[in-house]
Amino acid sequence: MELDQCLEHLYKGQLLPEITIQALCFKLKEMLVKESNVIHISTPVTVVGDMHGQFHDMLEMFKIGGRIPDTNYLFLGDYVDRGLYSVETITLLVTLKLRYPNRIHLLRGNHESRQITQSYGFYTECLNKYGPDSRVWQYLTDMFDYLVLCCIIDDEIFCVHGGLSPNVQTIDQIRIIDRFREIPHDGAMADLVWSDPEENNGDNSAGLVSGRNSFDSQQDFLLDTSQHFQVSPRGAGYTFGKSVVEKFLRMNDMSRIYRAHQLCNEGYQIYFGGLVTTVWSAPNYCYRCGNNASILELYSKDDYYFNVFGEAPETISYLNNPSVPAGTGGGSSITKVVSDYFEGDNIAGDSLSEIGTNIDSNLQSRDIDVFSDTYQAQSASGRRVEYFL
Ligand SMILES: [Mn+2]
Repeated sequence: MELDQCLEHLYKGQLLPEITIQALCFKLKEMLVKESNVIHISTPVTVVGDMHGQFHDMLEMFKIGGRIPDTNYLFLGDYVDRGLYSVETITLLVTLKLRYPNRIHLLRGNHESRQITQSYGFYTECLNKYGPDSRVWQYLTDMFDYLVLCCIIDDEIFCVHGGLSPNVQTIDQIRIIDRFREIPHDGAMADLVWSDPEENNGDNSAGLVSGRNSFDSQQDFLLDTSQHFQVSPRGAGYTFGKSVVEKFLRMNDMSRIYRAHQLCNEGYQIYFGGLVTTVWSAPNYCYRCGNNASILELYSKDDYYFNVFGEAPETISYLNNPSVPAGTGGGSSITKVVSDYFEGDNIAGDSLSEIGTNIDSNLQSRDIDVFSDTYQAQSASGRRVEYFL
């Protein structure tokens, strides 16, 4: 099948034959194996955060932000899991990358992993849509090993899925990582896709205002989370503070960092006076979080716009009208699919859990319904909770 023919099917939400997916993955690996771990691109470009299988929202996003190749895109990872259309989402992105290699760039997220996709939906979705003997999941997860880790825009804007690593001081140290593998549990590659910024709680602001490094005592220094990498409550990666970011940017002659990886109620969140920004592009995450999404339109390094959007009308109509077939879902109602899908989804108990990142750690128990309104409200408002002090 020609690429344009594939795109025609994919834009309609149709699945491609297994053999076509195998060929697409092979071709993309051939293309990506030549890429450095850190790719360089230029503005104008639109930066996209987590999509998590929310295919209809991705189509809505292309309506709002412009289609490829009319608009250049940088995706920050987490294409699969959680949503019900991970296969459609990732195969469209793969095909677009092959068709327009210079118009779209795809970074690896922590969900582009064999281990994580077996727990969060993508593995099951592949088997449900292609049958128990299909190898679609293998083809796609093998291809994930080739995705690049970071991107630098206009030689000064650093983009990554998660964040910084105590094992990475310079960009060159990222370039020498052997990335063609499953995401490891720890080390630089894991940290780049798992880490999160952590805003200082303000207790030590006096010390910072009166002069960096002028701490009254060693204890004050140790208490100031901005100075350090801290163990992440996710069970992988680290949290990092403002001083860590300033040092990294200074050492590498970069001006700021764009990353994804954390749900933001408004679609984006700015940290450390703009040195780090989270872009989140999955509206009404998991069809129940009620959040906005955004894409970041970068026209030049100092001219940018957060294009905020909500849930796609198609998704809303599926959710509200159980009699409407779920596009590729074979006629079953999405409402039922959603409830079946999340039943027994023991997210809070997972060792590399995404949920619980932004909430008080004593709420992280298997008894909590992580999709309840109360939980989500706490999650969104508790972004600056201290974890280890
Ligand atoms: Mn993530």
